[in-house]
Amino acid sequence: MVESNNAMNLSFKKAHELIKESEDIKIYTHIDCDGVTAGAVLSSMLDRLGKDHEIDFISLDKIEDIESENELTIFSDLGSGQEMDKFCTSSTKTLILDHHPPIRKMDNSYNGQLVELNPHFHNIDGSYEISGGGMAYLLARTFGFIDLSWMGVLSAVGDMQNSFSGKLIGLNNSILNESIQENLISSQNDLAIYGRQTRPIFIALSYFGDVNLPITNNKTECLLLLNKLDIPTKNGRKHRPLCDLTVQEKGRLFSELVRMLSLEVPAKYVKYVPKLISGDSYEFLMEEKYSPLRDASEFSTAVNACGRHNHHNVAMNVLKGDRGSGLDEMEDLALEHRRYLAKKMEWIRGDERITAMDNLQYFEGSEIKSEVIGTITGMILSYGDWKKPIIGLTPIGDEKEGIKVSLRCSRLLAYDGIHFGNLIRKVAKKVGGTGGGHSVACGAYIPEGKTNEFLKLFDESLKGKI
Ligand SMILES: [Mn+2]
Repeated sequence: MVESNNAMNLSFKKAHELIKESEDIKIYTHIDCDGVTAGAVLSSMLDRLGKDHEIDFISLDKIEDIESENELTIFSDLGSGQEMDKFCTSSTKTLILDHHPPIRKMDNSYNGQLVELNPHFHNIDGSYEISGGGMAYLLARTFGFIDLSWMGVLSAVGDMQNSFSGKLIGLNNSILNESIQENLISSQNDLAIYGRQTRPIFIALSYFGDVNLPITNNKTECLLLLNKLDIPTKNGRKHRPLCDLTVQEKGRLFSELVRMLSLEVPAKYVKYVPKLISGDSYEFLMEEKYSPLRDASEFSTAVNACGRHNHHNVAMNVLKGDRGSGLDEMEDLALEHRRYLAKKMEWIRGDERITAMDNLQYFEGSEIKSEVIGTITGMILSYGDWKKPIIGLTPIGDEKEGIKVSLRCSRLLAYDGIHFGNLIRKVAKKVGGTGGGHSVACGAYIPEGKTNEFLKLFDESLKGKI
């Protein structure tokens, strides 16, 4: 059972009543996998309750352009970090379901026109214990819609809430257990290699990028390695993905990766090596085997691919159950997304755009859409120096001024105690920007013309830590 504390239950009760008494509802939710999934949970809930509603997918900087025109406005996976004064008038009501650090205190003023639900009010960590989709699910759950629990798990994975420990903890784990009880999900400890259901194992292995190994970006080396370990890459004529490997085969691969990594990394990191290559995986039992929707990680990538190119509705239709044309469209978008990424990777690598500083490396990605700069930064890490974080920079675009900054690093750096999300927040603030995020994946918005100052300050802040 999902156990949350009493004060939080009380807040969900308030939100429950607010939904019940409203007939004209507008949802604004965030554009990433967590936000889109949260939107799908809320929309499914309102459908079932017979409530008229509209949904818009927005980035954080768009909130200031919104006018509230509906009886109830819901902000999902965003809102807690933003000013809400103009939404809280006597004629409109506002509900915030967020998990990011709040700038207001619980039960603040606004004469009850604002109900804000946030785990941080209850000493629950919104980075690792509950996602935006999880918050949406906890509300849907008050109406008895327990079958939506799988989306709470998907959004947590999409939000990388399991990235540090390799598993879901806190409320995320409670939602997972509920979903397992409903026979919607199975979870197992597995090799942490992306592409469990859809990628041939030798290709999946070649993307291993936290530490540069001979197999990184080298499919031939991967084939040789699998051959040496007596792991067939084909079953008849069909390539085997990771999910087809036997427990014994996975065991041999795990041991070999531990051996290779332990030789490669500095001594202080050796103890983290097993954590780097194993973690819990989540399988959606109602999805077909070998489908991109079967594995939570792969599903979240597909949702992200739609979101990053402004096709949130496609992802939401699939999340709400469309397995026909919606799924086809989603797969087309995923393919387009992969092509876009490959082209931009080529552009960075071909022109040797990665510049090294003492403690970090960066690239100017002016040709890259700001929505995908994070994804590209993560991918390009395996072509740079894994011992330093990598920073990608690109104009925010959309007629807005400013630079979007994305940072990615090997999880080993985070295991060793560096929280880049907190660091980037501090450094961004010093140059007049804003930032934050996870220890291994975070970002910032900084004013134009401040790039060099930002990089210099960031580099200095890492002195002696890397
Ligand atoms: Mn989120």
